[in-house]
Amino acid sequence: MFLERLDSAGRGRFAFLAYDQGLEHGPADFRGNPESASPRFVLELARQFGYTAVVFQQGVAQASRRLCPEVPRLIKLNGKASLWKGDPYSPLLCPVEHAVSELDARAVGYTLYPGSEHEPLMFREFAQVVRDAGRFGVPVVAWVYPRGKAVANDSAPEVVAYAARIAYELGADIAKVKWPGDRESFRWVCQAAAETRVVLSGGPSTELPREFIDLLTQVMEAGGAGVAVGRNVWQRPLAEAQAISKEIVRIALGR
Ligand code: FBP
Repeated sequence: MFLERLDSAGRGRFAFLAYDQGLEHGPADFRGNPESASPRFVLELARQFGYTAVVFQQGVAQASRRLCPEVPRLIKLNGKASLWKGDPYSPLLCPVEHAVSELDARAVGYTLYPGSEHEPLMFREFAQVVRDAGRFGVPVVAWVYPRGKAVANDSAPEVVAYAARIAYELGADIAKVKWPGDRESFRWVCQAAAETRVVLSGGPSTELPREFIDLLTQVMEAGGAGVAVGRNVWQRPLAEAQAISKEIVRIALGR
């Protein structure tokens, strides 16, 4: 519901620039390209190339709203650091109401870790997020990453398809999932998600930008709705980040 807030033309295609890794992974992700530690780097790319929205935790969203208010924001409502190594739980940190009324969110996002021993808690929180988002009129993007002791292979096609289906069953508008290994498997993942649109989760930077672009091309051929990508963009120096952004937006949004 409410996808027109992200996609006024109703084409069902999205290119999100993910920038929550400072919390999820830590500042090591910025070391290769120190400029990327400031949100100015991604805000400028988003403004220049027309990404659908940039993904921020609430603190960075506040700063970004001051720095570049015109760039659309997708607020990540839950989050965690990477220091804890047990089965993951990512608590709700920012209510939908705050994301919409104080941070001017175009959409909200929440990471689910199906298979974690904390799955019931996250499912309950997410179900409430979906209901709140309905009241406030914003679309919901679910990061769905099966993970924990019970999950042997989080990129097996049946596991990724299950992830996409969970997003649909729980009411997400868009599911963000890992690459299941090949185009036909991604097609199955999209079918499993029924009306929930499926976008690719970027992953670690590929050595050559072309490798990532080829992957995104396969995603779109398989019925994917686009991408939510971070490191593959902003871990590259500015000129390369601009070049890959141009391609990503062209392929994902069909521009
Ligand atoms: P990348 O494109 O950099 O992989 O970002 C996508 C993303 O989902 C981020 O939003 C999030 O911070 C990170 O990946 C989580 O990655 P991990 O698989 O390590 O939990």
